[in-house]
Amino acid sequence: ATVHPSSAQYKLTSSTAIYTQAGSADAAAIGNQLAALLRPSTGFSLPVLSSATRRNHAADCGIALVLTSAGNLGAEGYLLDVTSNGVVITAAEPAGLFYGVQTLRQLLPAATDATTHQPGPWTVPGGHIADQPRFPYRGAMLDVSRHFFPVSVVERLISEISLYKVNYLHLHLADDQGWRIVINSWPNLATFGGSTEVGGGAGGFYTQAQYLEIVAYAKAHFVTIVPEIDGPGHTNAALASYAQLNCDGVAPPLYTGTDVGFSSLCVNKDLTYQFEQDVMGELAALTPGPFLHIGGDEAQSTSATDYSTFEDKVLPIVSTDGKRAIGWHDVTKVDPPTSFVPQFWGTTQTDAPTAAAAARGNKVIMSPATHAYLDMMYTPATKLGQNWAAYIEVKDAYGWDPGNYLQGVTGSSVLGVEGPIWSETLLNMANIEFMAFPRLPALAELGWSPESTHNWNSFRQRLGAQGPRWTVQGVNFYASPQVPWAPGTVGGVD
Ligand code: TNX
Repeated sequence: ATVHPSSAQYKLTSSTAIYTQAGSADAAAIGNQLAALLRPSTGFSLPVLSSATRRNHAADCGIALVLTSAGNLGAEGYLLDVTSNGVVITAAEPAGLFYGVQTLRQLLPAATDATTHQPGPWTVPGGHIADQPRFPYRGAMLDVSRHFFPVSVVERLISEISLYKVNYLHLHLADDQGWRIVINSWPNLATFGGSTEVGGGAGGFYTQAQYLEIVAYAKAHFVTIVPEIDGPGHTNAALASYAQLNCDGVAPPLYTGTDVGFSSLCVNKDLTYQFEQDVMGELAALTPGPFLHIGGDEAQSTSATDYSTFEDKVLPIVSTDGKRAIGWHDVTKVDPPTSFVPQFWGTTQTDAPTAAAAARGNKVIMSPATHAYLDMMYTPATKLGQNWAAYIEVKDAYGWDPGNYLQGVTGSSVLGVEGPIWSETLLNMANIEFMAFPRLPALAELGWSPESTHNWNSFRQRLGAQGPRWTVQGVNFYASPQVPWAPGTVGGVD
């Protein structure tokens, strides 16, 4: 939000220590994370000590992570001060310390992210930063249904996005092509419904223990998991797993293509709502975050009346489970309660039902497919992704204002932004990274920094400085010709 550089610089040395707020286990955990990251590359021991032992007048005061209720830093804000004898990060909450540490990482040389010993020097430019986010929701979405990705891929994505202060990961856990989470009361969903994917591969699913592992890994990176079970459309995997969920009692075959809009749950069967209660209930119990995502998009095989009937029954199930529902903006057609969060994915800048919901008080997540869809191709010459909404180069991903984009949905109605990574064409981590980088950092800046700071020319410089970091981290990214990549950048491949 604000940065005042100075001519000073701080240099990490073999005697540098990390001091964390006395008595705070959260601050200590964040300090330990930073130390673990810096030790292999710097070769320094970087002990993590209580702030009570820090001496401010020493030549090397180290790196301090301080929690204080003074100041208006907000739940995620922080101050970062770098002088020639130390670094101080101050925040009201652990989240702010974590984000201050992410900024510090960006100020350190890219080589700090290497996993082997590097020569240094390890300098941090001096100055003062006061920072807090514009929007509370800064998200990415991974579609694990069209292609299944193991826990290791999800965790690597979480660690990559948290460097840019992205704080939600929405997992698209069920679609026509696959059901990816064990539901104990409906076991065939995972074992049969999860047994394939687009192209006919083996698919897969997360056990509940694996899902909890993802949730815990995310929490350590200040990322909240938002699980989605889509309905009434995008449900072929469920319908194939249980014949009795179908209106005609006949299970369709598993599906490995990429069409949308052909499946629907049977809206007038009581069993459909038993199913929704069981699934949402188990997911709610596994999910500490406040949100459950109910899908609701592209229900082209459900009549308008049936669609309303369905959503009017599913929305209260989510509230009964103690969660707040997010759904694709299609759900605004049924006039959902104001607690409901529509996620706008349209290709135009007007949508009357979403604007009406915002006027009633619903908060909106902005994911316009023409700017925020990370599965769209960059240009006609890049290979991965689709192009039904747009080609989205880096400048297009950055060049819109979430608070002044959709007619009738201004800043105060916006909960935040999310970049969906649909996976029809994406097979592995390298493919996911190529689509997310560098567009997700562009979206992250729109979600975090005040509108007044947005500037393409300065952004592309700052983005270019991330190139060597991704190269060191082994992140496969699109080296867009729009960006002046810093020396040491080696672009990726699609
Ligand atoms: C539309 S946008 C979908 C997804 C596809 C995506 C591919 C939306 C809410 N649904 O089912 O995966 O396009 O770009």
